[in-house]
Amino acid sequence: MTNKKIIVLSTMMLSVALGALFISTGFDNGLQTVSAEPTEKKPYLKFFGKGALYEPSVGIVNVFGPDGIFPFFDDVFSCGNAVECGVPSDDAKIWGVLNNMGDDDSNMVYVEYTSPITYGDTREEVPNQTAGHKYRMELKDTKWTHPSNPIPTATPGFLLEGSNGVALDQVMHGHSGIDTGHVIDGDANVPLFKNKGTLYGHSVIKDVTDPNNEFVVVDDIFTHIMVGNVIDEKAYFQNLQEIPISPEIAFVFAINIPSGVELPGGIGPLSPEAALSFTPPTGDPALGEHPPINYEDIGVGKSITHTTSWTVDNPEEPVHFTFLVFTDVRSFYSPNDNIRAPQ
Ligand SMILES: [Cu+2]
Repeated sequence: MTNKKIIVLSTMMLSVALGALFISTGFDNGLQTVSAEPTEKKPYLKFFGKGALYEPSVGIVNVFGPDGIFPFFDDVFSCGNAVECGVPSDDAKIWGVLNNMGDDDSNMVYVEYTSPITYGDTREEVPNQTAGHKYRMELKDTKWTHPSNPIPTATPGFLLEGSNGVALDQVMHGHSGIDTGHVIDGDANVPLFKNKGTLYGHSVIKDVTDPNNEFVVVDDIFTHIMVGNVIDEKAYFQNLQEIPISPEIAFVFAINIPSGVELPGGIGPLSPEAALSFTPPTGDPALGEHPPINYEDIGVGKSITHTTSWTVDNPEEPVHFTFLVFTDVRSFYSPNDNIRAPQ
């Protein structure tokens, strides 16, 4: 056993001991004291990851793929429709802290990666992604829409009012119909995922290849991040157990599909409706359905549709698609929001 493991284990034992302390001292209002962990005593979720796959598409949300909006997927990616099609970005890093009911300032996420591909907006002279260049993404806000969105879709039902775009302990995807869940022949295109934390908001992406000459390549870009595990979907719907069947993972999406602009593959200009038709794809059952539950049986008169189209159309900014999958991730709850980049 390594030293690190011993430290993790003893930290776990310490938190178990602290948990027991809260239970034993909380006799006058025990339930509240116990349920205060971790949301009140430890309101922050911190996460860190190193090494990612730079992905060509999101399942059938096919952006770089054969019928997608970029033409060059087969130059770099071996395929265009699955997580295995990604190209390793070994120096990629993610570090962040989320606060469920916090304002924009208490949520911070940083992502660094090296791009394996070159592309740019037809309106700009310099590509906003250049193969071999290093980029840093910084979260700016946790709002669902941006003032530049021609079609500001409704905030989805699974995001609590007042939480901005952040949710901790959130199950999504798979057959749940939350966020996106396109089911073909009984198989969901994205597996059921238990988020320790998820967020929607906007970021700025800078070219940081030369530390003395960092510059913004895309701003106010729609951002979606998920940190957690793929869980066993059958077990979840059989007995509501959340059984991880993957290591801890972080997914990072930064997407801008501007309407009214000719896109690099000669596609477009897209209407604002068409620009939103990839995320989730038009016809995705998630856009009209809800988790597979008989709501009447549990006394809920009217279920809500949980998912709305992601607001990925900012015509002011260049076309952009970054999807990174981090598979070496650690996360934990904390009483403070201090974070440092992983070394
Ligand atoms: Cu998601």
